[in-house]
Amino acid sequence: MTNVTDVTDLYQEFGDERLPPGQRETTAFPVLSKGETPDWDPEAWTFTVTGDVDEELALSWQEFRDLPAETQRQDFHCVTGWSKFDCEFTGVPVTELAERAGVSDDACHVLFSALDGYTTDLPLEDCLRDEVLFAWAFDGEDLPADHGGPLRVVTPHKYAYKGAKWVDGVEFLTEPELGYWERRGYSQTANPWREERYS
Ligand SMILES: Nc1nc2c(c(=O)[nH]1)N[C@H]1C(S)=C(S)[C@@H](COP(=O)(O)O)O[C@H]1N2
Ligand SMILES: [Mo]
Repeated sequence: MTNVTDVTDLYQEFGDERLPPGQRETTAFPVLSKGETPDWDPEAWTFTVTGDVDEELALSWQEFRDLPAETQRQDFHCVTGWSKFDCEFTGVPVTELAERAGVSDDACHVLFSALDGYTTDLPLEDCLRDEVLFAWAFDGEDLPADHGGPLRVVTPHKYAYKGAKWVDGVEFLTEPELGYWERRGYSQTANPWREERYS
């Protein structure tokens, strides 16, 4: 059994309640996607780190899988009102890629891109946290395609729309850029304990 780091207590940073206000706990894992689950080709798949970095990166699926990985037990909060506790995600912390590329001092936001055209933006400091993972496994199995396989971002300190499924790139930015849901009125900061659902 791999080592599991439990980060389900991160809510203590924002208050006393593990379940954020206005959320209800579910044991199911609903699928929420703006459209169809995209196909991917392991031979052609390339993950890019671009923008305000010392060195842009392009990694093949194999190169990505060879990066140092970890497993974390995290909670998952969807802005539509459900929360799922104790999800075990395995993958590479965003900080690992940020270190390899070398983030410039003037970078302040991050934009994730995905195979279905989805994007989402996070302030840099909300992104460079140990709990933000590029995850390829859920509860010890390959991440199901509907849940973002081969690779997704998880953001247990934010509503889950900040975690791009089918992620294939991260761009470091010198100013914020609105992502798919942020352009449609959802919050830029998306803190579940402050109920930052809409902007
Ligand atoms: N690429 C992509 N990522 C996405 C979405 C999407 O439509 N496309 N939906 C977001 C939303 S609104 C939520 S709540 C979570 C849902 O993840 P799940 O389907 O695994 O529950 O993924 C987020 N990431
Ligand atoms: Mo969502």
